[in-house]
Amino acid sequence: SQKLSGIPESLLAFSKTKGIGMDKRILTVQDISCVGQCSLTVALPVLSACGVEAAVLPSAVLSTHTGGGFAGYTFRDLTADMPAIAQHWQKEGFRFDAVYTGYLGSGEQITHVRHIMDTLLVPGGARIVDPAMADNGKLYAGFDAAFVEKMKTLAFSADILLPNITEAALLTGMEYRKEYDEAYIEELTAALHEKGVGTVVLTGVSYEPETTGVAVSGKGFRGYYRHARLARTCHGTGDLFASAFTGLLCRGYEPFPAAEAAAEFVLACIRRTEPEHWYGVRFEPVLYTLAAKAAGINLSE
Ligand code: PXL
Repeated sequence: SQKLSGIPESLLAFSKTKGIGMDKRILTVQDISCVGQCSLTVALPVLSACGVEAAVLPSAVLSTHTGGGFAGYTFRDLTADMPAIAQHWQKEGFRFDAVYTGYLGSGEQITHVRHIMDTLLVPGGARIVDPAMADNGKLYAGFDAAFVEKMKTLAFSADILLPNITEAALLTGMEYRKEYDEAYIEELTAALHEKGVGTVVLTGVSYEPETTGVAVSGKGFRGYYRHARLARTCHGTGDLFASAFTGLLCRGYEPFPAAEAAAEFVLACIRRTEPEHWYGVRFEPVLYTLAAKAAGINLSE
C-alpha cells in the first residue's frame, strides 16, 4: 500500500514537471576524488546519462577517496572559492531546479550551501541532501562531532534526505545499531521527519542476512524495497545510489519508484565489478540501463 499523498506538494510538482522545455537543471555540490569512482566522478556521468543538465560546485579536490586502501591522499579544501562562484551565478541570473549535495569538505561549506539553496533555487526547487559523512557506525576520516552538528542544519532543511543508518543515527542522536527491527527504522525516520525532513530515503536497511533494501518515508507514506544482499560491498555505492535516484526524480519518477530503480541499478553495477577492482564500483558498462530507464525505454522488449 504505497500512498503517495504524504510526499510534499513541492516535490511532487517537481518530479512531475517534464517535457520539452521543462528539462531540469541541477547543481550538485560534492568533492572530486580524482581516482576512486565516487562523488563527482560518479554524479556527473550518472546525471548526464539520466538526461539531466548537471552544474557542479566542487567542495574539495582529493587525489583519491579516503575510504581505505589508499594511503597519503591529497586534500584541497575549496571552501574559500564557494562564495565568489555563487555570486557570479547570482549576477548572471542562473537558477537551479534542484541542489543535490554529497560529500562536503568542511563545516563552513554547509553555511555556503544553505545560502546557495536559499538564493539560487527556483521557487519550489528541491533540496536533496546526501549527508555523506559516515558508514558502518563510524565517521569517515576527517569528520568530527562539530561537522555532524553543522550537517544537522543542512540535513533537517532537506526535501529529500538520503542517509544510511549510521548517518541517520548521528543526525538524530539515536543509538547506532547493527541489528534492529522495523520499530527502530520507524523511530529513526520519524525522528528525522520531526526535525523537518520532507522525504527520507534510508539506505542499507536489512532485516535478514540474505536481503537488504531501502526504506522511503514521506509524511503519511512509507514503503520498503527489499532486494538481494550481495556477498561483496563496493566503495562509492552510496553516491551511485543517490545520483541515480536524483537523476530519475528529475525525469519525473516519484521517490519510491526512483529508489527502487536506483537500487536495482546499483546491484547490477556491483555484480559487474570484478573482485580485483577493489577501490570502486564498475558502473560504466551498466550506465546504459539507467539511461534507458530515465528515458522510459524498456530494454527487455
Ligand atoms: O563515497 C563517499 C565519499 C565521497 N568523497 C570522499 C570520500 C567518500 C567516502 O569515503 O572519501 C572523498
